[in-house]
Amino acid sequence: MRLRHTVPGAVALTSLAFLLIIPAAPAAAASASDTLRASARGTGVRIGTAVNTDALADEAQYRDLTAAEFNTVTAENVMKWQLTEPERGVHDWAAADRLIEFAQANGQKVRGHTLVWHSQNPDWLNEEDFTPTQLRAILRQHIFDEVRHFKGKIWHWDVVNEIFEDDGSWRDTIWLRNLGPGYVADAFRWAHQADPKAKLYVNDYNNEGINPKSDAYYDLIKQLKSEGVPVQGYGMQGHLAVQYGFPADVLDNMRRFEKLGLDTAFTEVDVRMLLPTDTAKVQAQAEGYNNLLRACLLAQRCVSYTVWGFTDKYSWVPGVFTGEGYATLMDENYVRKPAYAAVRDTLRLAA
Ligand code: 9MR
Repeated sequence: MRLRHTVPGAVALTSLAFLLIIPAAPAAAASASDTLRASARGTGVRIGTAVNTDALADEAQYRDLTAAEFNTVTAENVMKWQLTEPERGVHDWAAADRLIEFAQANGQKVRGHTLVWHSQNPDWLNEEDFTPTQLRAILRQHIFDEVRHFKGKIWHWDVVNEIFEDDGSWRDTIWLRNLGPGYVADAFRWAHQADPKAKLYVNDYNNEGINPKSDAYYDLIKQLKSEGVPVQGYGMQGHLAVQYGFPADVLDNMRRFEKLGLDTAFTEVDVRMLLPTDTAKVQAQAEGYNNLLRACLLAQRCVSYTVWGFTDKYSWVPGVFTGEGYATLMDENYVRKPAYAAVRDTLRLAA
């Protein structure tokens, strides 16, 4: 059930009983129950993070926290086409395979990110002058190669990423220019053929509230659904910034997609700010994280809430937005921020 309150007495009794029965492990038990992952149990919402696979390989603390805090993971980069097929016809799945092994060992589901995008495509794709017919065959092959390679191991695929501009017009990409908007239906059909059990998502930023971009998704998905195209999920990245304020009508927006028969998910949440930080900004950040989480818990079909990295140590934000940062739930030393406590406490209330 969503946002159901727990009985405080029952919680206290359970933890007390645990200490009495297994006296040798109270410290581990206390810290394990204090995680986001433990707090999400019973909410119907999985809690996830994007994973930097270099940090996962190199750093024990990063690895331990990824396992302890989350029950779904997304490859931050290593499932993108540029990395999986650096030379035409030569695939490198190694880093992504290691992430999947890690996830399986830790009982985590994997969100696949992402099949069709305008960014992080292989150089060979951009450099050669392919005809539209060739490009369609290349895209089809890419989707079949990748989805088949991971078949049975992926919970959600972000099939198309960032296909609209903020004003609701189609983004001008290699796919739109050469194939027209029909590439979206093709991509979903091919992905579904390659792995019928994976749930197939659209994914974008600035599409959380009701606005021209989410309207464009609504119209497109309605049409795709009427044509029997297997689009099954609406992904909202959730890249927010305290200085811009937060979208107000997120839940209403999610409900209209759920009425079309889609699941919904927050896929890349972070809340950046102009540096230096201060108490007001840090508090506002906690509200930003919490607003999206509450919408997810109140919606009928919101299945996951994924943050785009959980420590500022590896956040993409400072490299892209000069003078901004502090966007994740933990600082560079893995110290939990008020946003972490807000997310955890909201999950606990909903469990
Ligand atoms: O976090 C990712 C960063 O490491 C990459 O350099 C970047 C390349 O474009 O992509 C970042 O992740 C993006 C995600 O794949 C799609 N939505 C926006 C994310 C932040 O840019």
